[in-house]
Amino acid sequence: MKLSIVLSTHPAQFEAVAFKGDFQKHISEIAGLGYDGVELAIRDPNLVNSTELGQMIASHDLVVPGIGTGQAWGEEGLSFTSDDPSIRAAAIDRTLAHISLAAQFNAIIIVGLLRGVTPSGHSKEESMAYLVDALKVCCSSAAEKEVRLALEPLNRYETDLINNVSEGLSLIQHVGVENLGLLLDTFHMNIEEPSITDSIRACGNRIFHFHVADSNRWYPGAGHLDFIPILEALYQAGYGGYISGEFMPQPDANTAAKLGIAHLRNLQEERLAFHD
Ligand code: LER
Ligand code: MN
Repeated sequence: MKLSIVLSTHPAQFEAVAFKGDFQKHISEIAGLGYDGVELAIRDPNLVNSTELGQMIASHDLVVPGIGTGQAWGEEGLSFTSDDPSIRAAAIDRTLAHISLAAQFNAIIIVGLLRGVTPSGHSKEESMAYLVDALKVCCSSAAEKEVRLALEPLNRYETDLINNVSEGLSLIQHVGVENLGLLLDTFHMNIEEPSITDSIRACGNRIFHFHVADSNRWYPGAGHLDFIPILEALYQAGYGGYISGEFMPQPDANTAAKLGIAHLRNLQEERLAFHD
């Protein structure tokens, strides 16, 4: 079981990220806690020096399994489904820049909040058409660089577009490309899926990335989710990627990261089936 945790390269408003800013310090803390990887949340790849970033990460023997793009929505309002064509174009351009960075790290591109929400006065059908168009453009550029995109079903309080696995799988079928899959997040799944484990198994090899947080979006072990059947279902689905902690810095970032990894590693020891 390979574990990573989300680290935002810059301060950001999004709450469920334990580590933000102060990159060098956090990278060394994350490595010290025993994580194998660090998922980077980056608002704009032009804000980072990718060579320095790569060296810092490699010097701690960490890998970058995924790059999160949601801050472009959270901080700047960019989205694939805006009613303003220049904003839709900017969201696509931003994603193309992320794809170039992802190629350097062999990382997956995460499409979460960047898909946006249906603007008032517009229809969901219109938004879905924009979303499909944007994903086709981005996936085509990503395929040239052998990068994969993972669309994340998000709960209904965050968007009206793709709330669950079933909608995610239909969209993937509609876009019809091999390098588009899903990112499943236990926090969202706990709200939206009829059965978290059945939904994981239904995705099979379309699970490209996996986020863990407990029911309260604190670290695994701090809420009422039972991670044993969840990890078992991932194993049954043949998932060999990273399990990435995306949770609140509660009671503080270090404690959350430490208790989260301890909980998951304990479960792994209890059930040898989770071994790679
Ligand atoms: C991001 O991975 C996520 O889970 C969302 O709630 C916000 O993008
Ligand atoms: Mn997530």
